[in-house]
Amino acid sequence: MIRKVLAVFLTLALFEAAVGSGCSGQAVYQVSFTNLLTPENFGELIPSTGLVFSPLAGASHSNRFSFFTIRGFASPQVEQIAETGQNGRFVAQATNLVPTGKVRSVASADGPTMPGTTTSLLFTVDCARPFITMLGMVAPSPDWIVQINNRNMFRDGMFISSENGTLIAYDTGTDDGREFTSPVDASLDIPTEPQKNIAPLVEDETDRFEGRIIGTFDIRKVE
Ligand SMILES: *[C@@H]1O[C@H](CO)[C@@H](O)[C@H](O)[C@H]1NC(C)=O
Ligand SMILES: [Ca+2]
Repeated sequence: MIRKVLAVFLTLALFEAAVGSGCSGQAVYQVSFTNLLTPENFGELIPSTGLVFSPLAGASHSNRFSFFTIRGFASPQVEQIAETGQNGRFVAQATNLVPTGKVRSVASADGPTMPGTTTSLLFTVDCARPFITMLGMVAPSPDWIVQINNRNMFRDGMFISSENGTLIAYDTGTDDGREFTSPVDASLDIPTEPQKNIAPLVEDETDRFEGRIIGTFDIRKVE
């Protein structure tokens, strides 16, 4: 009974949010990240095999939930991605938020985005949940990620048709390492104590990418 009342209440709340913004319907977006971390692009700056993006994961969500923000602390879910490349905790968190109405859809890639290649995920958005967040680890690395976060697909009264841009590396603020070593051995971890904010890696004077673009993103409305 309580569940039912809650469901009706949630539905009404979503309806009101939709009506209030002059928004209706839904849209499906294909979100692609291209990995530019090839030896051709980065030469001696990176290992000779290039670097990968760990299996990308993301979700569409409401403005009442943020998986992370730049200058905020990483959650355990984001920390897991940033340090291990595994997105299980993030996907579980996002999936668990679907029944609350805060998350509309969740997607994750089957494998890593190899140097010079592109991975695309699909997200359904609607008026109450028009935001998209997607991220992956730069691997191997201590705790560096590529990401788009809290990106609104509903602007100026409509679902946008497409958008693109560049990706730089962000330091997730949970590990002090500075090398491209794989943390298979936990003794190599250098936990950042106290935890720092998520910030552009270029703000660290030891930025291995020298502030350069390490990827691009492309968002396209496909339905
Ligand atoms: C964005 O799209 C335009 C038009 O297709 C293209 O010329 C530009 O290179 C793209 N930018 C990025 C960062 O991919
Ligand atoms: Ca760090």
